[in-house]
Amino acid sequence: MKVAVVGATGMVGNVMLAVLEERNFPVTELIPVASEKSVGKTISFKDKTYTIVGLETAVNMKADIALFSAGGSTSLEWAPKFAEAGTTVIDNSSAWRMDLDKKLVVPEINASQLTKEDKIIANPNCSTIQMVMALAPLHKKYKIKRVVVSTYQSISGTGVKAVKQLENEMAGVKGEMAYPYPIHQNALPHCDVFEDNGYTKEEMKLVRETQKILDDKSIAVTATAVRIPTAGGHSESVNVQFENDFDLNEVKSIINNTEGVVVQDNLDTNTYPMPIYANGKDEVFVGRIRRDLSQPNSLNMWIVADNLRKGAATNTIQIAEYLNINSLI
Ligand code: 11C
Repeated sequence: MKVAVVGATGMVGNVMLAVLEERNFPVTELIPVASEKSVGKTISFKDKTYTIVGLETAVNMKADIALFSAGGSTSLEWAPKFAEAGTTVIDNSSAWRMDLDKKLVVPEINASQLTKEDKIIANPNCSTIQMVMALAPLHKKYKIKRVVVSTYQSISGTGVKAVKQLENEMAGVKGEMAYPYPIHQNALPHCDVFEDNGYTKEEMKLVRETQKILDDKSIAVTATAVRIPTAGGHSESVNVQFENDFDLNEVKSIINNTEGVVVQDNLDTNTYPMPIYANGKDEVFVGRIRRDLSQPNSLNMWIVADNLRKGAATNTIQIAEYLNINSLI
């Protein structure tokens, strides 16, 4: 399969290349695509060297599939051009996620909606993916009424400029700032831009994308998204209120039996998910699963995942695998 990776030199693009290789995705020809300043440079993939091309050239190369991670405006402009040329696009930006005609896919939950007609498929936001991975099976069993989530998000979600900012601050060197404030030894209640309603765009993604993926607009979600100086891996404190009551052991067993999710929850051994263990892994880790003692039918849990893997690259490639296995491209 001819595979284009748009944004091949970026943080997510790099992980996409690694995951394609690790999972042995059947790439017969790789088309690495990046901005003009990288065109002509080479990258190696599966012991072969490939030259980076620009977007126009890539469209004309008519890939079977294009994995996009180059920002919303690039996706808005270029994904339709790739689709027009017959290439199926899986887009990692926020550009198409809430478009009524586009599917927003976490393969373990809703890949079965995909058809040959889907030429632009949206990959959800990282903080949404890890949360819905744990929520989906519980929603099926107990029906979720309301979710209150607070995130603790890695600087890698912002990109290379933020990683550099933290490195500079730790080394005591002045440099370009990705954030309006220092991030070293700090926590910023500010991920992505502010919307008119007082929430950030990142917080509203958790609301809107969750309802779309779980196909239930009645689920009330409220979020606070916070940036913290962790290198890789987003964490989330999630409070869920269900319509129906639950048995805590059954909840743990449902989560643990969910494909792609691992329960790490043993208070005797101080076992709970942490970014330092989730970083570099494809699973979503859930722990501190406990009844909310303040109100009926409610649960607290702590969810951690590698935001560049299951939150971005791995989920994208799982969608590509689904399309391939089911002959949808
Ligand atoms: C962050 N979740 O950690 C973001 C990064 O909508 O795809 C990905 C932004 C997006 O800041």
